[in-house]
Amino acid sequence: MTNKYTVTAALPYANGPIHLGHVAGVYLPADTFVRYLRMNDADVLFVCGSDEHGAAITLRAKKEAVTPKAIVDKYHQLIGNAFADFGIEFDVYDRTTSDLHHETSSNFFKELNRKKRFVQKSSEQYYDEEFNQFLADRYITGTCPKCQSPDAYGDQCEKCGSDLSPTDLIDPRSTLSGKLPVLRKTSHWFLPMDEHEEWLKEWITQGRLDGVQQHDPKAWRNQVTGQCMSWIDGGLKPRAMTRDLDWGVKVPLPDGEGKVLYVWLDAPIGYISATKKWAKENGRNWEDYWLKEKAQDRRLVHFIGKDNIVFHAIIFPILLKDHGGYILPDNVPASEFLNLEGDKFSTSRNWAVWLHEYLEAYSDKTDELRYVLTSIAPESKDAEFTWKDYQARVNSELADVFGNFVNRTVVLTNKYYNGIVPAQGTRTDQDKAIIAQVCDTVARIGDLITKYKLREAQAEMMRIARIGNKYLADNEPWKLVKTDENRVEAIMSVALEITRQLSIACMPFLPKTSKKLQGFLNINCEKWNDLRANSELAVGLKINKAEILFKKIEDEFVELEVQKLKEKSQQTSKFPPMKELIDFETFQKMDLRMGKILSAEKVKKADKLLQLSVDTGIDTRTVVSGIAQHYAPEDVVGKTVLVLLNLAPRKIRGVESQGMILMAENEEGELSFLETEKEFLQGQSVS
Ligand code: B3M
Ligand code: ZN
Repeated sequence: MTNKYTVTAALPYANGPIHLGHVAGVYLPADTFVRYLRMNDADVLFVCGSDEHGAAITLRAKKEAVTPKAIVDKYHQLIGNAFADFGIEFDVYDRTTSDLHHETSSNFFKELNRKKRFVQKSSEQYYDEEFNQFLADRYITGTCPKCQSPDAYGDQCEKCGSDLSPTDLIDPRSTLSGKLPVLRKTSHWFLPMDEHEEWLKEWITQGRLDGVQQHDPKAWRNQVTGQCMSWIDGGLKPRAMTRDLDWGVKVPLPDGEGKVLYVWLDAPIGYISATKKWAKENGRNWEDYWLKEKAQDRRLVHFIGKDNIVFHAIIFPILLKDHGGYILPDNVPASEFLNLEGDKFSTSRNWAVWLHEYLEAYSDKTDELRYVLTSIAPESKDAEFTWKDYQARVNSELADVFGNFVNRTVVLTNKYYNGIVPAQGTRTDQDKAIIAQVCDTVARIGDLITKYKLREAQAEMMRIARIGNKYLADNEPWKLVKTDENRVEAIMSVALEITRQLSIACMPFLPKTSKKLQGFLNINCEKWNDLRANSELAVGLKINKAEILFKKIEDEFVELEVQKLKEKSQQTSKFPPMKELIDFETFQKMDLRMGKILSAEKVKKADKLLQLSVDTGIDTRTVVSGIAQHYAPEDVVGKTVLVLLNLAPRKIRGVESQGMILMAENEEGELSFLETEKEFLQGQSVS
């Protein structure tokens, strides 16, 4: 069995913080898996980074009136810090706006194009005439033709996971203007996915490629294989691998002007460019982690959420195979979704527990969160996080079972032997059976982890603590200590061995607790092999005093967190968050004045726009304003209104607009001019 792994975790979009659903489904299982591999001296590279292209980012930038770069810089840092503070130990956390990534993905695209693996063709694409932009992916939304979800996107329906094209959507709407888009001709480079159905089917269902066994298909989660096969059986369609956008990796071809790589083409290549970055910084060869000729005995594993399955188990493997020379994924352990307090996690409604906020409030409770999230991990079906359940698991499992057992063992060893590990004494058959049962449990933990069954593996780890608790309760050394010292020595040496085993077996799941517990025992065992039964604590070793490992969670804690959640979600539905701070110099650059509307007319073929002629005091100029659905032209003539004079001119539906009329908008979307309570004439400045 190989001991070489390249493990990736889905690159989070750098357009917002990550929440516990992301952690439970992707990053925590990946980290637990890698920690176990490292304990077994595996040659493992753990790769992640920020996914910084794509519509989600440019839409947020538009909404906050900042640049996409400002958005990704902010969230790349926030997310990277949260992962580090939570103890997710990536070898590299990179970002797809890096030059190395742009170079890597451009070259990847050029090679595919050189090998004629794309079909370049013109097609009708949806276009938003108000924003002068083609609409793809998250720029367009509509009803999913497969499950009728009203919020499907142009490339995917997040509800049923279907991969879609914008023209599949029923009642498509632009997410920029909210309007029905028109169709316009454009050309793109298409990946003919339909040509790959045969080999994909064999690779996914048999684990074979060109007749050679690649991986164990039975090791894949049913929902992953199932979703892939439903796509393949439904007929894979050619998919555009470029977009008419200006934010992303530029198409590196002469006729690619104004086009970028589809974000789901460049993002997975981010795993490779991140590896290159790491290899450069560590004097290693990136090819050892990705190229067949050097990595054929290495396992590539992608930890993802279920909405990313098609991209990691179908599209990226096609790209890797088409490019040639790359290993293909050995497994794609995709998780289902985690819900929160009876509802879906929602960024827009702020119905989420953000990882960075949890860490700000409870930096000393990272293992508690690891334990609870692994206990409810949505490995094969959706799961639910509630603060009540968090309290119950911390109190009745971590504190009352794990904490109670190790505390009694360490306290009694200090009490009876002044902390000196006693001789083993004469162990009974029951003692030996208990130790054997713990060894079997440890073996099961390892087996379950390598099968990506981390939830069950953690439950087996807790079984060790339960065995220890029961052993002490059954043998009651505190009663025998006055009458049968030899027996108590044997009991305590068994209890110490169980505690030692637990301190190692819990390491992948509860890394901080493992360190603390090994501190109590005055040992430092970081290898899974240290679990061998014949490496018990040395007789005569002086152990340390115990501390409380897990403080109990009070009801007030739960009430506070549930209240916080409700308040935050109410806040968000009213007003958007404040934009980025600007300094006074930036504000002074704005030239705001009163202006008088001299005439007004509707802009042809645009039901939202009025073309205004405005006397600004220094000139008369044309301003196009999106108020046609709120005011008739004749109602605005003669009004003295607030104008932003020095806004760069721009063409809107063929009319050059020189400035902007400032309006207020209420929750119902009604508009109002900003007029002065005194008679102010045009030209008067505003500051
Ligand atoms: N940025 C995560 C998402 O769909 C997406 C993963 C990319 S992994 C290459 O939320
Ligand atoms: Zn759907």
